[in-house]
Amino acid sequence: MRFTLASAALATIAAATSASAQTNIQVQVGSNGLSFSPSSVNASVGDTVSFVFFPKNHTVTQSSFAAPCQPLASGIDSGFQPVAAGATTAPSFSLTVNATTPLWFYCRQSSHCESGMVFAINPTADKSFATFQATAKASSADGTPPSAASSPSGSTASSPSSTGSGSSSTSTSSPNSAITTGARAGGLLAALGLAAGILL
Ligand SMILES: *[C@@H]1O[C@H](CO)[C@@H](O)[C@H](O)[C@H]1NC(C)=O
Ligand SMILES: *[C@@H]1O[C@H](CO)[C@@H](O)[C@H](O)[C@H]1NC(C)=O
Ligand SMILES: *[C@@H]1O[C@H](CO)[C@@H](O)[C@H](O)[C@H]1NC(C)=O
Ligand SMILES: [Cu+2]
Repeated sequence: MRFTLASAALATIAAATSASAQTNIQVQVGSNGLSFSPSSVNASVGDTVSFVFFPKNHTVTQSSFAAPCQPLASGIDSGFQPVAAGATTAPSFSLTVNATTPLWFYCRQSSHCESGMVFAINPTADKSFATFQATAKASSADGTPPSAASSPSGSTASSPSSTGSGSSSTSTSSPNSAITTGARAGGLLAALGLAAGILL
């Protein structure tokens, strides 16, 4: 009896913890060549994904699975985030995940997407990060996906407004007041410290 009650209490605590946990997932943009690190993440509804920009001049831009290197209409876009080599501060951009459906992103700096600079949230076995990145690398310089590998995107593209929201460190007003965690420019060391803290 005592054991049963204790187990029930622990189960309740575990359920409450998992239901309320809101993780901030850190992603580095361009810290390791033309790539996102990590290149894909699993996120739960309510989680935030924070992108920290490293030198060069990258973006985080939402696309579709079928056309990795083309912007999704009304999708999330950080805009260009130029960072000089040797800079001591880094801009950041964050978005809130509010659906478990896959979300697809790329960097729209010239030729970066075609080099494979893409990122995914909640890819699936069917729509894998590997396939998404392969499609990106096979895209034309203007971002057109290879016709053989593409399928009509209209039926599969989800409405960005229903899958996430973003905020930028560079915008002065947020297009969506529902955002709870905004991005702001911060010290690179502070941002990395936060990442380390979360890992701990
Ligand atoms: C995400 O979840 C899938 C399926 O559960 C798993 O195979 C994959 O390794 C996970 N990816 C990461 C980055 O945790
Ligand atoms: C960043 O890249 C964009 C697009 O190529 C360009 O228009 C912009 O001038 C660049 N910014 C800097 C500071 O280099
Ligand atoms: C997702 O986020 C957007 C913007 O914050 C919001 O309008 C929408 O209602 C959210 N959707 C869900 C399912 O929570
Ligand atoms: Cu880039």
